[in-house]
Amino acid sequence: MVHLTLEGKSHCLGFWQALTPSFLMLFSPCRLLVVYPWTQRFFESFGNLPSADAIMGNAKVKAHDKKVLDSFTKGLKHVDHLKGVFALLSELHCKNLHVSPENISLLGNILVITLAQNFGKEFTPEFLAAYQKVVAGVANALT
Ligand code: HEG
Repeated sequence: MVHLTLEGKSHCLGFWQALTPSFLMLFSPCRLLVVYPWTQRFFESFGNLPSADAIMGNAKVKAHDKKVLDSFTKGLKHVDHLKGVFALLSELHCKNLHVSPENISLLGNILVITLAQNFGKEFTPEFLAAYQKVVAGVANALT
């Protein structure tokens, strides 16, 4: 269960929504496949992914990234109801795809770290703590 103050919640959502979609894509989840190559095995149907450039430029990876980012937006909007919001996705990731909770947490951390590196000033310790809670809540709801 994610416990955040009303202020913390709207701060997270506001910051996230202020990022343009193209900007968000720059910090996209596909970095997971670059940084932790073993996660590539889940995406065999996406074709050959021999290098970081190939991964970042792959159209199927990009389409998947967009879905993941949209899910995050949904999660940030419904922080208190993550289990319900992610019930179907949870089924897909656990039962069908067998994606482990560890991999989901890795993805959440990658997003937070890449954002934090690029928005030093906005990323106060309080904000990071609130954001990390949201990510943990999404990971928890997905597993
Ligand atoms: Mg997952 C599909 C969201 C982590 C592997 N993921 C999807 C879809 C969404 C989504 C919205 C599309 C579902 C659909 O089309 O019905 N994924 C999502 C989130 C997070 C996450 C929000 C983490 C917070 N996914 C994740 C991780 C892996 C993974 C860590 C593997 C390491 N996802 C995965 C695969 C698919 C999806 C293999 C199916 C892709 C396809 O065949 O199109």
